[in-house]
This record gives sequence, C-alpha cells and structure tokens, in this order.
Amino acid sequence: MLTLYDAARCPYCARARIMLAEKQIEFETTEIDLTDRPAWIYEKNSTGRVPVLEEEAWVLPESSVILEYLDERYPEPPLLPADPGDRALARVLIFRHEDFTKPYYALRREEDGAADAFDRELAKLDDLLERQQWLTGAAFGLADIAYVPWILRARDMLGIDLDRFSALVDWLERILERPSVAVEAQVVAAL
Ligand SMILES: N[C@@H](CCC(=O)N[C@@H](CS)C(=O)NCC(=O)O)C(=O)O
Repeated sequence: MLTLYDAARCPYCARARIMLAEKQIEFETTEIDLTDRPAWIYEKNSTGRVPVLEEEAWVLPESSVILEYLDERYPEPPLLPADPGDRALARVLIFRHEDFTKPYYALRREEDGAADAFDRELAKLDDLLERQQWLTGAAFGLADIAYVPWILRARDMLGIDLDRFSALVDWLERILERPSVAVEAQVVAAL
C-alpha cells in the first residue's frame, strides 16, 4: 500500500492527489500539519517538505518526480503523449513551472508588480491553450495536473479574475469535468 504524506492546502500535494486519483491507485494519507511539522518528516525528505510518497521503506519526495514515477509505475492510463517530441514539450512546461509560481507566491505576499507578472504567466498559458486543448498537448496529462492546483487556488483564494483568459477558462471547465480535479476543487473550497 502506498502512503502519501500530504497537506490539504499544499498545491504540490494536490498534484500527487490528482495523479493517484487519475490512476485509480489505492493509497493511505498521513496529513502533515505544515505549521508544526513532525521532526520525523525530515527522515522521509531532507527538506522537510510534502508531498512524500512511501511504499514500504522506499520514499520519494518532489511532486514532479512523483508524477513521472506514478506514470511509469502505473502505465494505464498513460498521462504523457506517446510521441517523444510531444512528451518533451509537456516536460518543458513542468520544468519551467517555477516561472509561473514565482509571481503567484509574490502575489500572495502582496509584492509590488506581482499581479502584472502573474497575469503575464496566465496569458502565456492562455496563448498555448488557444493552440492546443490541453497543456500536455492533444490529451489531458501531466502538465495539466502540474498546473491546475495553482489555477484553482488563484481563482478561489487569491480572487484572480480568470475570465480575461478565455482559452484558460475553457480548459478549466474541461478539466473540472474530471472527478480527480472536481474533488480537488472541493478541497480548495474548504480551505
Ligand atoms: N519542490 C517541492 C515543493 C514542495 C513544497 O514546497 N511543499 C510545501 C507545502 S505546499 C512544504 O512542505 N513547505 C514546508 C516548508 O517549506 O518548510 C515539490 O514539488 O514537491
């Protein structure tokens, strides 16, 4: 049985939760209080951060690596494109995710200029989604899972008006039809 060391409010953990739901993998959750983390979490991840995935004595931190691992370990349904070039492009988006989260967290800290910088990142996603249905390419997959936790939180917790980005809004509507993401939207609503 897999264990996910998890925190409801953590968008990185949300990636793992969505992925596990998409793959229909049974798992147990250990909720970590991020305001008072247990010392033993450092034995599972030297940074003390969540998510951490555990299977018997084997532990794996880092949400983007967890996504890739789960896709390889549980190949059905595949959540990266079959074509190597398309897979690589989806990975670039995940690799550059910090470009997107830096202004998101700056906005949360109410830093000057953060709102404009975050809008520019949303506009980049919107532009991509005008050309393809999903961030991963022609089908839903890892890059969509990697970004949607922050989009939901930006909309529901930071009050960002997404209606200015019509392709992004259409994508959000499509992705919320997936039970894995609909559950996550409820988690965000309850925060
Ligand atoms: N690069 C890590 C980031 C995980 C992360 O920052 N998690 C936050 C919660 S959202 C955390 O554990 N923060 C505690 C800390 O930074 O001390 C990943 O992708 O898994």
